[in-house]
Amino acid sequence: MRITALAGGVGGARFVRGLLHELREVRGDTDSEVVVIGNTGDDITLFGLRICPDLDTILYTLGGVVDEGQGWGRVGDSHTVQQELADLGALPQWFGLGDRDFATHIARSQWLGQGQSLSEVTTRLAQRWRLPEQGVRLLPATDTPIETHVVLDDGDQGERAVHFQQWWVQMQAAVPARRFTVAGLAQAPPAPGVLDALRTADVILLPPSNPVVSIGIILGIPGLRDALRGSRAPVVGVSPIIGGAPVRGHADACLATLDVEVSAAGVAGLYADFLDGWLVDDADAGSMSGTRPTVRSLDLRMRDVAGAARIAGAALDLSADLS
Ligand code: GDP
Ligand code: FO1
Ligand code: CA
Repeated sequence: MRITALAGGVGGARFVRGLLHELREVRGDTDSEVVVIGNTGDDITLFGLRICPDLDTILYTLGGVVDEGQGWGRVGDSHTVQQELADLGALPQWFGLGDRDFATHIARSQWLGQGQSLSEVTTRLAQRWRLPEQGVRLLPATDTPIETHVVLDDGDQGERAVHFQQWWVQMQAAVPARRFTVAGLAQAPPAPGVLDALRTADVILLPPSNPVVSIGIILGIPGLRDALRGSRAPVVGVSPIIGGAPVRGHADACLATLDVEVSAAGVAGLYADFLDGWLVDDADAGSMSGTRPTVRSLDLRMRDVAGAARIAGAALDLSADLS
């Protein structure tokens, strides 16, 4: 079976790790291939280094080296470089970067600087974390640099835009966003293999990733949304919203900016033109109306790998029923 998933950072990574556990350990399926199309809108250049938080979160999670507590970065990392940068007065300091994580950004920046594409660089990093051995290909949604910016109300000054990471990490998304704009998006073709992975998939999965700044950005890549609409495979998603609130992060602030209700139904509405199946939490059972998508409810909290595997299994079961 060919499985293609669109993914942001922590929610996407934990879901894909569960999916692999479900396939390989629970079902004994060693053949199925998983292609993950990762969000690059969060990417940022700091200290001259290109940082791809969502791709790295997937790499570290599948590599078994992620800091589980925070969900991103390397477990047990030290912060010598960051401290030295602080002592130098080099800014910004609001983005926490560990030493081992720094090495990833240095290698990526070096390889990009030598003319390799982000896809090629990501493949090299994926080899380091043994993704091919797990039957996973991680593709950036696009090789063209894109960056999500957040437009804020600036009082008498009108409005100003900040990088998504500044809004999310430094401002904790507490400042209302007027809108999101993605620099470079209209001229960012899908990376090699992305449209193919959607066209040839037997199943397309939407993990419980942020519907606006993770999945929403990927869907904005020219041709992506049409590929989902036209796909022969069932598209099955998992709600990142449980009982009217995100499980973690600030998806509620993102949805508010789009005037979309913070609910499983609100998120499904954003995918209405291509979504065939939708998994909601038991708390939200009965909250969806209409005949499409087909809805099933279960405990959607990914407390551990086995829990995420159970959810991924339910998504596969639903897609099989829809095929
Ligand atoms: P980010 O890039 O690190 O923000 O990660 P993603 O975009 O992949 O996912 C973020 C979303 O995952 C948030 O909106 C959370 O509500 C959702 N999420 C995180 N953990 C869980 C979980 O255990 N269950 C469900 N259903 N959603 C989750
Ligand atoms: N998230 C934070 O909330 N604070 C940080 O200091 C931070 C640093 C960081 C460094 C590398 C990396 O790959 C991710 C990092 N994240 C951090 C997570 C991440 O940038 C955001 O949570 C997501 O991109 C939001 O979707
Ligand atoms: Ca992210």
